Amino acid sequence: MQDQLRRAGLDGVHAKLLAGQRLDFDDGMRLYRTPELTAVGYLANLVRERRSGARTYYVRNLHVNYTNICNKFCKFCSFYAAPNSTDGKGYVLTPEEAAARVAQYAGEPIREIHMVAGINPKLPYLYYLDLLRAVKATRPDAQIKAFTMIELAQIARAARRPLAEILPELKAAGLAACPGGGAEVFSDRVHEELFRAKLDNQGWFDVARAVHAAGIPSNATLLYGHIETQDEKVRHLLHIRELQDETVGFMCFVPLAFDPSNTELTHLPVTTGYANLREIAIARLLLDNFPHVKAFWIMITPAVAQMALWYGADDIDGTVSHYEITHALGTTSHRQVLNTEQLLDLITEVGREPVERDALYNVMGEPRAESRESRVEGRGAAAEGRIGTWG
Ligand code: V47
Repeated sequence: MQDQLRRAGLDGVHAKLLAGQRLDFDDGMRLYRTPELTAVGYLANLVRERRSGARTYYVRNLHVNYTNICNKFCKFCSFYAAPNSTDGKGYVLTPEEAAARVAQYAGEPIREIHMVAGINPKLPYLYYLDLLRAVKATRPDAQIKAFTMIELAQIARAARRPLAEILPELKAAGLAACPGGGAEVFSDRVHEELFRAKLDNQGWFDVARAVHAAGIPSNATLLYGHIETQDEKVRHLLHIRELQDETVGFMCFVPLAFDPSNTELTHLPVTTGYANLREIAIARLLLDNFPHVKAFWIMITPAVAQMALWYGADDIDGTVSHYEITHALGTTSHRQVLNTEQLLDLITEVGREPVERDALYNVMGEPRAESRESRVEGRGAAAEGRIGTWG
């Protein structure tokens, strides 16, 4: 490995990691520039195992998107309907309808309800409180991870009150944590080109700071694979690391692979497995103060997410019932879903240990000691064709 690390120009990064030193901007650029991905992965895996050993966190979760109406018009988004459009595609779930969606999973041990949506200027503050209360009342045993920093800025605007004042109310209504979305890429250039109408980068940080100060943990994301540059990604990661030094409020970093289908950027190619593994590995290496890095299988495929467990990821998200933000295969009629057994097979096939968590990374029960082999006699879930789609 030493030879390969030297050839990849990463022997200095290796030495820093062994000495427990923090990586800097130039190290980040070296990690992006080398074609020797296995060397990058080797280093990321050192950090992953130092933090989490073989443990791989997963969650039984459910996504609810309460409205697709959005006034931000982000060029990378295929989910939104414009506020005044007459094509009939826009929707808003009433709190009761959202609760009814959740009630469909009554028999399942869902631990996390992930609830995000577009920025719909018509929704009043009370709507958000009612939404949280209705969903929480339906599943008091599950935690609600809801509202990106962008949505929270809108909720404060709807309330006409400072965020610091309304966060305790949202928390009391059932908000346990916030997802990491809306961060995109912290670059003024990319903001201007792709998501000009959205809260600016500094705004995202201000909201995240307020959320953490209110005792609500969150995730952070990076949307990659569109027009961003390598140095913009390194700066993005270093900015987030800086905020984490200050607040210690982030639980997990989630690199999100851009899916161009049905967006204004359909001319761009989909990200490759090679690129997806690199993003996960570099995030693990630069974000030395983040407890977890997630391989969000729904965007990078279960096959690549499985490999990512050796490239820095220690979290594979979850069963993700009903993901609508992007549409797998570019159509609303196909949505990927994994059941818990399939998720466990992915993890154990590569020698990792599945650990069920809730939205706050509390471990649920005992880690499963049972090996995958004892359950499926040595054949992978993908090879058996058991990872499918529903629609
Ligand atoms: O903010 C939008 C991204 C995000 C596309 O915190 C797209 O655990 C790819 O943040 N291709 C919302 N991505 C989803 C999100 C998320 C997902 C899973 C887990 C967690 C977590 C957070 O999705 C948006 C945006 O960055 N997005 N359009 C697209 N075409």
